[in-house]
Amino acid sequence: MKCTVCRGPAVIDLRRHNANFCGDHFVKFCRDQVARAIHDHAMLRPGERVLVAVSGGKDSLALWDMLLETGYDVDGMTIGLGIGDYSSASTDAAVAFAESRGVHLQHVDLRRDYDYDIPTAAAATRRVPCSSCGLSKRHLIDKAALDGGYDVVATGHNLDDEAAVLLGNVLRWNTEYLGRQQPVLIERPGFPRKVKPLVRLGERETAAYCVLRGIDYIVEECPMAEGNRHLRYKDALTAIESESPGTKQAFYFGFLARASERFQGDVEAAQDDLKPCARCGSPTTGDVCAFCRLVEQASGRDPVPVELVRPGRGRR
Ligand code: Q46
Ligand code: ZN
Ligand code: ZN
Repeated sequence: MKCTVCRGPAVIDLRRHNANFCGDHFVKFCRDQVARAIHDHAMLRPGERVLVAVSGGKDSLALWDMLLETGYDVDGMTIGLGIGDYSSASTDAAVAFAESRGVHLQHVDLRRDYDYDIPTAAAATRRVPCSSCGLSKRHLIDKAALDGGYDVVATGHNLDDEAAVLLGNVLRWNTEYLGRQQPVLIERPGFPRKVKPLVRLGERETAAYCVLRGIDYIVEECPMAEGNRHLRYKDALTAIESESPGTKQAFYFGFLARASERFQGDVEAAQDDLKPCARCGSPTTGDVCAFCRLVEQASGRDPVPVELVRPGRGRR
């Protein structure tokens, strides 16, 4: 197998691009894809301060590395979710990367700063762990970006993630979510701009990028992800992709080009009537935002060990 660019020995084949790459040209390919996503969707402007949401996994660390290498002014933010060893290893990977590059990483810890963690929140709310986890992450990254004066938040969602979310939204015709499924969410009062520069790269590619760049990322999946619908959609699409390379890319980018605009009315309808949360000031439709209600429900309880929370169903 030879590199499509230099004819040297290739280390990876990309069937959807009908190309093979040596290490150097693959790293360049990844950075070019990110640069193209940033350009095509007007994600970042020169001189802006970027905050990357860092989980310690391959996607967020690859993204942070690529943005730094491209010359952007990027800090990281990581959230200690309290999901046992998984969370400590995730934080360690994020800290190690930040130290190796001499860049700033902000760390919020749910237990230390808000007196709850995700397993305890899942048990308290009797909802799937990903529900309180996603809510906490969205709220805290928005808050960190606004408080820290950042222009934009970048997240490590890749093509596999976006295609799987799209499939889930289409299967249920969640029209509001379909309208929001953009690589860029523009800023609004109380919300920073959010961008997904990895939408042109799959997770196999971000993993290979990390290996080639010597980035240590956490390989284990979150123990609470089991039973998560998103993973089932990902597997289904990966099975189709293996028979028909390019399907995920055609599905996602075809949606953006041909269908996403049709759902903007549903997004606008849902944005009506936002007012500041009585406790924290974040935009919300009620008096108190969902994050403050979660903190009220979950904080101050005895911690619930990860093993006692059944992924997908709350407490055993
Ligand atoms: S960390 Fe949190 Fe994920 Fe774990 S509990 Fe679900 S949302 S699966 S990206
Ligand atoms: Zn090459
Ligand atoms: Zn609030």
